Amino acid sequence: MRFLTAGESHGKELTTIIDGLPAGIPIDVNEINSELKRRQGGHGRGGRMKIETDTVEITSGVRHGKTLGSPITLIVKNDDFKNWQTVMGIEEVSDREKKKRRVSKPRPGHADLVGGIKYEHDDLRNVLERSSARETTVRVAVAAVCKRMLAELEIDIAGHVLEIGGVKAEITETLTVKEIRKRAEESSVRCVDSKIEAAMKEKIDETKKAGNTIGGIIEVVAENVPVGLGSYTQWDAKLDGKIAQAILSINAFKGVEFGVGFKASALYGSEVMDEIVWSKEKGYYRMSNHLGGFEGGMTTGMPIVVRSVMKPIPTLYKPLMSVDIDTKEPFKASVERSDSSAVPAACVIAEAMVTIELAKAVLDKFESDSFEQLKKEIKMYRNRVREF
Ligand code: EPS
Repeated sequence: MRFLTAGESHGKELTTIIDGLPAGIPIDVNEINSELKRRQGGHGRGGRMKIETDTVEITSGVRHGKTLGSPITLIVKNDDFKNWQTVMGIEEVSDREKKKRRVSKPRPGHADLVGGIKYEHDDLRNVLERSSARETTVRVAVAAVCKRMLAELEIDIAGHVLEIGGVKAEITETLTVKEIRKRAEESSVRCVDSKIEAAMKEKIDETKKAGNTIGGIIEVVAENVPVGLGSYTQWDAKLDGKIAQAILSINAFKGVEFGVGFKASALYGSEVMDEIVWSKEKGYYRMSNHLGGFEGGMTTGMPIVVRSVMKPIPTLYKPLMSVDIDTKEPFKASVERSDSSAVPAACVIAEAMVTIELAKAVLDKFESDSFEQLKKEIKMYRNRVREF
């Protein structure tokens, strides 16, 4: 399975084509829309989300509520486009028109300057329109379809926010994915620790007032993943590596770790490896899950636990020094509109990327033409590995 996305932040619409999903997966537009709504929310969002009500239109690959096995096209319209029709129009315009909303002042930390140099864009808007987190809308739509497929295979995934701007959740127990989902959904910052929610919100509000932005840490957990997705046999077949790449492809994400992650550097081997046991009901399992569900680039059957860090959004009200590409003069960058924190929204996106990679890995290993066959095959496989 693969997908591509297209679309500019203030262009007409965002599009994705998903290729390689089996035939027969139930599709419900409302389910996709509710995932899109999750991504739009969260404390710290700016003015743009008041303009958009993201809803999907399916224009191919689905008939009578089920996938056909042919490419699926999903479209999300940008409601803001009505305010940008000439600026983002397809037709040539006069030089005078071209100057309107032209960007010559690159923001530090955004793709503006390097993208402009690389593609020789005289107007940096040509870069920022595509290098905008708006693009992740349709990734979440793809993931909603994948999520439904994985749910039917009893694979459950949820994300939650561990930290925003240095304010940390305190989690003393191991939560199931169901519990994580329930608590994160109830929280405006997607934090399962309700005691810390107010402090996180306060931090976001303070930051906004100061014209600044903050990042955070997100954890995604997946349960009941079959043993042996991914492979040790080739560098690019390792599923933890693929998940890491997928997460780092999200705008502003700078790091990924699995299980104990970077803490492993200070631990003994005996504290990191997960001891193996077997029982008739459960088959093989581990006494702990320090490795976050992976050994040799393959899923162990234990929950996948992946954490990632998002840097603060580079679009700041508080100006930073930069250089105008026309005059080469220094200036202080300023903006009209920004999110002070998009960490809760980014949590939905990280969850989406893990979902997509897991769906791809399932379809790499098992039947990928007929969903009914896939379900049967996975059931048989789960029974077989218990007896290995
Ligand atoms: C973004 C800037 C803001 C964000 C946007 C990402 O948009 P605008 O420039 O229209 O104010 O709201 O995020 C989204 C639109 C979204 O859907 O998440 C940027 O520069 O990356």
